[in-house]
Amino acid sequence: MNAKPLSGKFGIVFGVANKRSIAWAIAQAWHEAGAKLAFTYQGERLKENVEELVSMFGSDTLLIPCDVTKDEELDTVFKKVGEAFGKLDLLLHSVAFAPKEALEGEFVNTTREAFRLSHDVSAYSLVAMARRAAPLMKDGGSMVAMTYYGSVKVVPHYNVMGVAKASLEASVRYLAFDLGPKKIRVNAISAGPVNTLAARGISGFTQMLKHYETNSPLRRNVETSELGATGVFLAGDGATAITGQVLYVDCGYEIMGMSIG
Ligand code: NAD
Ligand code: 0WE
Repeated sequence: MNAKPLSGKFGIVFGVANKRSIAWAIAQAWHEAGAKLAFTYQGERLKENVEELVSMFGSDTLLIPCDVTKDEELDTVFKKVGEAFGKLDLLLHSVAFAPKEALEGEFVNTTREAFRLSHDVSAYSLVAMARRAAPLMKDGGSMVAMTYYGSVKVVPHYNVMGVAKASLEASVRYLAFDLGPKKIRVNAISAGPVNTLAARGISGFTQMLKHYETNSPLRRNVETSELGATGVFLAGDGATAITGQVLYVDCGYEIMGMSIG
């Protein structure tokens, strides 16, 4: 019996910016479960940060720059991963962006360019990754994307990100259908709010954490280690019949129809 549920598996992680990133929590959990990982980072600005974090895993970890809006960069990433690993089992999509102005005013004022860019970075990129990853997933595989409840209900100021997350979640379902015959599963984790770089600077975020603490059935916020554990579950043999799903990891907040405080 091998104690590590992901030993012998190879994975690629998109979306580590710093130690608070959800991608970092899931990567750590995948690593502890025995997976060997490659990482991408958005650009030079984040290189040193990610290099330092990833060095914890030893010197043989792959680290490749990738702006997910660039087809050429995605091509290079999967070419290098194919050369280094020979195959792939796991993929984490933990990438999102909308211009700051689009998350401040009213959704009705979303510009064509803000709409286009949000959907390109936050939703289309999963399709672009999946198409390149699938040929490397020779023994099947598991793809996991991060999403948020603002895709199905209006969360004030989440705006165009909510629309992009709806597109991401629908993409998860269509990819699950296409890739199912290859034994590749595609799922999303819908996380409750987490104080990351992407959440910082969003006005009212502290109140949002407080709101979840007061109103979720478990009366607390989700911890990143819990997102890591869900990531291991979805990647592993406990989830081999689960595909196309959005799994809420939000201390139960999503089931509520009325707030209590
Ligand atoms: P984060 O800032 O740590 O991660 C976001 C990542 O997206 C960063 O690593 C950034 O470099 C990357 N990124 C943005 N544009 C990119 C581009 N063009 N090319 C490549 N990478 C790009 O924040 P996070 O909160 O860990 O976010 C990760 C995911 O989790 C996102 O999809 C986010 O929507 C989702 N999520 C976050 C929360 C939350 O409350 N923090 C809740 C639910 C879901
Ligand atoms: O997906 C997210 C945030 C993603 C995000 C964050 C930023 C901030 C900096 C995307 N683009 C940007 N662009 C920037 O310039 N979350 C789930 C966290 C989040 O963001 C919110 C939320 C929640 C929750 C924004 C408004 C309301 C709620």
